[in-house]
Amino acid sequence: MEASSSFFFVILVLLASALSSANARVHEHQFVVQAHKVKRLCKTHNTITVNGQFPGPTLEINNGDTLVVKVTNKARYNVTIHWHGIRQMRTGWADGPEFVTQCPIRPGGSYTYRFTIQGQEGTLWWHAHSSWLRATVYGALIIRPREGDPYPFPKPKRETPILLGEWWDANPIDVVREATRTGAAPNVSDAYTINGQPGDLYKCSSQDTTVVPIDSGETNLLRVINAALNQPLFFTVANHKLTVVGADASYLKPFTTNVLMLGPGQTTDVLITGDQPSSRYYMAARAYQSAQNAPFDNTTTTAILQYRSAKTATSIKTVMPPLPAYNDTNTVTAFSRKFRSLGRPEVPTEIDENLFFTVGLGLNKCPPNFRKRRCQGPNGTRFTSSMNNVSFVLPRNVSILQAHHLGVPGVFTADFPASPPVKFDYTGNVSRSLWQPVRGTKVYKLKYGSRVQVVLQDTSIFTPENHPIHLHGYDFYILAEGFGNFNPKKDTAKFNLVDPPLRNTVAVPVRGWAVIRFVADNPGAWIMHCHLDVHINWGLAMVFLVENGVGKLQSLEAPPADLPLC
Ligand SMILES: *[C@@H]1O[C@H](CO)[C@@H](O)[C@H](O)[C@H]1NC(C)=O
Ligand SMILES: *[C@@H]1O[C@H](CO)[C@@H](O)[C@H](O)[C@H]1NC(C)=O
Ligand SMILES: *[C@@H]1O[C@H](CO)[C@@H](O)[C@H](O)[C@H]1NC(C)=O
Ligand SMILES: *[C@@H]1O[C@H](CO)[C@@H](O)[C@H](O)[C@H]1NC(C)=O
Ligand SMILES: *[C@@H]1O[C@H](CO)[C@@H](O)[C@H](O)[C@H]1NC(C)=O
Ligand SMILES: *[C@@H]1O[C@H](CO)[C@@H](O)[C@H](O)[C@H]1NC(C)=O
Ligand SMILES: *[C@@H]1O[C@H](CO)[C@@H](O)[C@H](O)[C@H]1NC(C)=O
Ligand SMILES: *[C@@H]1O[C@H](CO)[C@@H](O)[C@H](O)[C@H]1NC(C)=O
Ligand SMILES: [Cu+2]
Repeated sequence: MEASSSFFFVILVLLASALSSANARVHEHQFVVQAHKVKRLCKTHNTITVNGQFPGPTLEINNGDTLVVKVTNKARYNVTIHWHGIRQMRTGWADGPEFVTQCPIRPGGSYTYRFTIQGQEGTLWWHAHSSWLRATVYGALIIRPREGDPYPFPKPKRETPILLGEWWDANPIDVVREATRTGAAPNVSDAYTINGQPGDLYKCSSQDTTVVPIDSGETNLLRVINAALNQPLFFTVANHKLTVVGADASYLKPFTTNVLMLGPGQTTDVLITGDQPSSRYYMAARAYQSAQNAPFDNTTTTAILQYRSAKTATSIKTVMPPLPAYNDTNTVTAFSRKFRSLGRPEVPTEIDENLFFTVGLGLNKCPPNFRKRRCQGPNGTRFTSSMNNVSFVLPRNVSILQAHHLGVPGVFTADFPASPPVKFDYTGNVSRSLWQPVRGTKVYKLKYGSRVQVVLQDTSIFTPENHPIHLHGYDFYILAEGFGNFNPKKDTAKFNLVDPPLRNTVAVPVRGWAVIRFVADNPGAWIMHCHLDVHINWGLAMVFLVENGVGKLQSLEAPPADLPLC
């Protein structure tokens, strides 16, 4: 570009941002993390909540707005809050994962998260990113178009967040601590929930079942969020078609379906129309369980879609929908293949970084200094998991972002492998000699602006499983998914470079693979991890360290003065 035209371009950009910031607002919120009595499944629990609400408060903003949330920790645990799916352009200090972008907010402490929404519209959510607190510390984050801008679909009459959750009839922190101590898999949950309520099929729950109103002829936008800790879920509504219009705060070409599958971390926006006889219909969710021979919570949560004119008719029987079998991978595949971006996405056609990461489980031999009761995994082992054979360990005395920013040595190493150190038949019968990964705090460095492709390859070590892989600080295009081992010769031809979906979490098919692309235009330390919390605990994570580019607008901001230190 010539000097004069680039000058003109800069003026245009400044003008555009001045115009768009004219009606952008700053929303200030107070989040108090505290124990609160919550009664579920006949028992009262001292549950960690935000502002005494479960689920926590819904944040509603417009694209371009700024959020300022002061989090005060009045609980007895360390806590941090993550704004799931928010890009956090240059504001990595506000991302939230403990020991990655900040040290935890300790009991009695506080921290103010500040960030601006840039070009994202749809449904996201917020949740704790410390131990298993997100079991109860979560809420919806709704981003509407800029004021005056329309949705790319007819404006719905109503909008309803549908938060799918997972409930333990115990303190979830005790559950994860027990698993860490024993090396076995943690206890499975006792219920799933819709907007915090298990629903009619559980003991002591029918009084409080969530009711979603609808009028005959009207359209309701359901903003479905899978906030469950460890379980991908099917979701359906009796007798009603669902028209999918967005996922992870990106619009999609609309398509209709009877059933959704969401991995933990994923969101899906669907339109539903009151076109059935005035009555009551169940919405229901239950497990999609791809791991074989592993125990899981096989219960079903329900809410009621209630036509307003049917409200007083107590005699009506609520209609129950069919749900796919727990292992119905064909339904999952058919659903995910329908996803196409709306509009013209800017998919990188060339790549600078060609990465191949295996994702999967493992078993560690019992360390010699451990007693038997600490090795209660299969045949006296301890469960583990890894990416490219590295089981991720969080630092303890400083966050990765602080260590990077201040140049503190010895906190991490920048040698996360670009491809598996050993090539093997990833989805075949894997030799036992390959099952034990190495522990490490390893990051992969990316130059500012580099175009990155990652093949995420499931392994069948211990068991293959559908892993919801979530990247912080970015949305990525999902170019292709498939089963077996990724084959670059054959599978590259299947890449969708025209209208691939843009997401922040990809459900990597069980015994299969997914290919994602993004441009590294957001400097910082960004964790990529499985969103099944049980797998994060075992180490299924890594960190991309994205370097600053040139000048202020391509560089990480300075850390806030109140950033918690360790
Ligand atoms: C896990 O389940 C076992 C068996 O039901 C039970 O004895 C144990 O107390 C549970 N652990 C926690 C932390 O709830
Ligand atoms: C799950 O529960 C359903 C009934 O709700 C039952 O038909 C099915 O056999 C159960 N499956 C497993 C694997 O426990
Ligand atoms: C699903 O599980 C049932 C038993 O619970 C089994 O009969 C069936 O073959 C399984 N289907 C698949 C696709 O694995
Ligand atoms: C545990 O040991 C039994 C008996 O040797 C074997 O059949 C089984 O495959 C082992 N399981 C695992 C996960 O290693
Ligand atoms: C943090 O621990 C590492 C070793 O684990 C050490 O090298 C480093 O100096 C420590 N950093 C601080 C700030 O104490
Ligand atoms: C997997 O390989 C092991 C030897 O490495 C063998 O003992 C076992 O029978 C094989 N299992 C299957 C299902 O092929
Ligand atoms: C992972 O590394 C350990 C230690 O070097 C090795 O024993 C194991 O075979 C490796 N596994 C894979 C899948 O690379
Ligand atoms: C809480 O965070 C501090 C660092 O800020 C850390 O030293 C401590 O171990 C953490 N506590 C727990 C229970 O993780
Ligand atoms: Cu996983």
